[in-house]
Amino acid sequence: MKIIDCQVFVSCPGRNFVTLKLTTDNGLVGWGDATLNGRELAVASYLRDHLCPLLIGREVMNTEDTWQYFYKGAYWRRGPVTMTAIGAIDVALWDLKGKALDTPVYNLLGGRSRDRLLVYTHAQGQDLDDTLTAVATAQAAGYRAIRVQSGVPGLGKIYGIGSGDAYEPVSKGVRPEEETWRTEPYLRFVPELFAAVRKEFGPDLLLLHDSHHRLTPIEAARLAQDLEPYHLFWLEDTVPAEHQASFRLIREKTVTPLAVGEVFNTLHDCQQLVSEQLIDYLRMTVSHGGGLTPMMKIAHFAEPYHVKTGCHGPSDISPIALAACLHFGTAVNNFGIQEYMGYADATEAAFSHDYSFGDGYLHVGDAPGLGIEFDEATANAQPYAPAYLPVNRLEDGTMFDW
Ligand code: KDG
Ligand code: MG
Repeated sequence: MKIIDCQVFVSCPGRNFVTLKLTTDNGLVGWGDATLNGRELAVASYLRDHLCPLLIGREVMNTEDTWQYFYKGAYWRRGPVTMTAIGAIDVALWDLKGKALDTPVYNLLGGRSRDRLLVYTHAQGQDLDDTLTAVATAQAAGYRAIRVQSGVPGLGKIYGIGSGDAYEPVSKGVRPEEETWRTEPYLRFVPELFAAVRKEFGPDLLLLHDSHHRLTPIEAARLAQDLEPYHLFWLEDTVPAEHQASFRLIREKTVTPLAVGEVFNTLHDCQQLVSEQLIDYLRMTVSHGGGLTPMMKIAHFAEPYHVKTGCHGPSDISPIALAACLHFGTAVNNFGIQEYMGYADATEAAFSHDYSFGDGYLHVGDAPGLGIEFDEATANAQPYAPAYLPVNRLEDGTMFDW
């Protein structure tokens, strides 16, 4: 079974997505997600101009060899653009393998390790009261694990606080919006926020928080200590993720569980974090981590170090990528939790899927392959429009982490 056609769609059903379609000589179609928020066209070009021509004529079943061919064969390894492009191909090939063998992808990855996947969703508000209402709404919708983000008194618009249901922010247009940040009010407010959430919702609700790479190691240690009484499920992305040794300092100072890795693309980004047991959850996601082929290896590597998966699953990766995460999470033993924000109606209309949400869990379906189809006509009627994540500066104008 060989690839005879490779097409890349850049469209905006609800938000910008890059979707890969592979067609085989026996008429099967496989789907991959190549979306990299704010850098969509770079991945589309990498696929169209460099990888698709080399894919024509390749054997679908040889996922390991094809992955190595694109990873090693480029000479220029790693990086989000490269790894997202390779990831889209790898996921589409696994989708095809499942369809050809008439079985869900998780069966090809080791079979079911669980019946359903625990998910966390987002609750956010402009202030504390608003945020408590958002947590109550998420709990009423059935979620058992909730990421809580709130506006901070004294600060303007900050990460995690948006409008609309399927929030993950973009500034429409050719330039990103700019936000302004001060760390001290944030560090003072977040423990107050979680004290209020625990008081209102009791001990059972699983609570998460994302600092979005804005702290120094010593600030992260302070926040993690101050949050200890509220028993978070995890504290995410405290410090910029590049310097793995930073986590030693944080880890020594706290028992708050730590998660990081949504910006990672390979095992090399997290090898030290995992092997020194500096984190509890690895946030690398299937589409940005080069696909199912490397992610299975990474999960198996992390398992003996007690590091669990916690795949990034915002609304800016498409339902194809989410489906890939669900098949991965169904198969590996050390699954931890899956992020799930839901999608805008326009996104749901373009991607049909057989996974479903119920009772705090996502349930993966039994359709062959990933169980997902992309409606090209619906999606392509909504053309790509440039959109960017915001950027962030300190009050004196210094460029800072967003
Ligand atoms: O595109 C970037 C977003 O996906 C990111 O800001 C979301 O931090 C995020 C999360 O945890 O979902
Ligand atoms: Mg995050």
